[in-house]
Amino acid sequence: MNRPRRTALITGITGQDGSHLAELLLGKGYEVHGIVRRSSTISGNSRLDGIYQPPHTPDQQLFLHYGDITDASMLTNVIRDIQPDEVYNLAAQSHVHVSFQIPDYTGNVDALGTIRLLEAVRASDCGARFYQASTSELFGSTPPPQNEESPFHPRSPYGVAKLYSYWAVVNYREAYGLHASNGILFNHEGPRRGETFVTRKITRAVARIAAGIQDAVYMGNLNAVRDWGYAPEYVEGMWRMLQHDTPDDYVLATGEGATVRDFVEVAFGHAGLEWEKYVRHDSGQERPAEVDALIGDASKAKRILGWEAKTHWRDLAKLMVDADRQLLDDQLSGRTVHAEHH
Ligand code: NDP
Ligand code: GDR
Repeated sequence: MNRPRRTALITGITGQDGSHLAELLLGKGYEVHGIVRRSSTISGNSRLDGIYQPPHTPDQQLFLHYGDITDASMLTNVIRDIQPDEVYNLAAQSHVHVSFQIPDYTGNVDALGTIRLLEAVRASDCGARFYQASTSELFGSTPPPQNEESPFHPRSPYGVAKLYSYWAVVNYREAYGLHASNGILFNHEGPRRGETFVTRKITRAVARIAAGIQDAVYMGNLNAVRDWGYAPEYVEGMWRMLQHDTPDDYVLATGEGATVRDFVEVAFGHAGLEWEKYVRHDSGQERPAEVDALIGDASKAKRILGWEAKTHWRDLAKLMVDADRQLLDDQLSGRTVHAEHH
């Protein structure tokens, strides 16, 4: 017997994770709805190029709605109209350093945005399962390895806002019985990563330096340790959390840490370049408070969800360098074409 088509709503669908998650869910036969911010240009949705379906496509499965996580009435209306089975809250001002410059806005989006969406789900009585994009930044200065039992001590306005959202999700689970889960995800990357996060900044610079169109890259603290995984594997973990009968909170991580310097060395080395010749220090890239070391213990997710990271940071660095070199080649030869958006 055919199951009725399941419906998912994704906030932050135009981001790195949102685009991978939309592809995963479309592949599983879901009807996928995404909230997109209105922009003066149509080029902001390029991560959706591969799956975009213009209105009036026969048997359309992907639907985009203009909105914003700061607009409560919009969230209420869209949830009432589409009656989703699953809601994934990925929308955020997601840059830790930038959150020191726009702390008030970051709190409005990353903290209050979550409460607005939880309220819209609760008020609609649609029974949707809820995923919250929580983060290893909650652990902040707590030393590694970090798991679900580790104390939280955030070190940025971003981390503080995400901590509010973490507890909002726990509270709505306890107070209203919502099937709401926090995915406490450690850094995850890939060719679609935003260009100002450290991995992509490095691999993009490697491609441009190797092509002779850039001569240096300016970086901050090279001693920070991160646990970098591969984004497509992590969105599979998000989906698994909502398929489990019981809502809960899970760490997703590779379990392996490396410094920013290690990542730089492997990425430049992969293109046959000596990094010391090209990497310069810029104190402007340093943060008022740093998170020194994050290395996750994802054994709970492995035990309960059967989820495990496969790609570790060395292979990730190489695949991102390869992708950025290919992208640059395509751009330089005029082969990059964006789908038309409406
Ligand atoms: P991105 O920065 O790539 O994407 C963020 C998304 O949120 C974009 O679609 C963006 O839209 C949208 N957004 C931003 N502000 C608003 C707003 N006011 N209203 C509606 N949408 C908004 O992030 P990632 O894909 O990397 O991360 C996804 C989520 O997971 C985020 O919440 C992030 O904080 C969290 N996270 C990420 C980790 C990682 O390593 N990638 C690790 C742990 C947590 P637009 O395209 O218009 O800017
Ligand atoms: P992070 O990611 O803060 O961990 O947050 P980011 O890639 O920005 O920084 C990682 C580490 O690299 C150091 N660093 C630099 N960072 C940037 N962006 N640019 C530089 O030039 C640079 N030089 C050194 C940083 O100081 C830091 O220690 C990411 C985001 O995706 C969050 O949304 C998410 O919650 C966490 O990962 C888990």
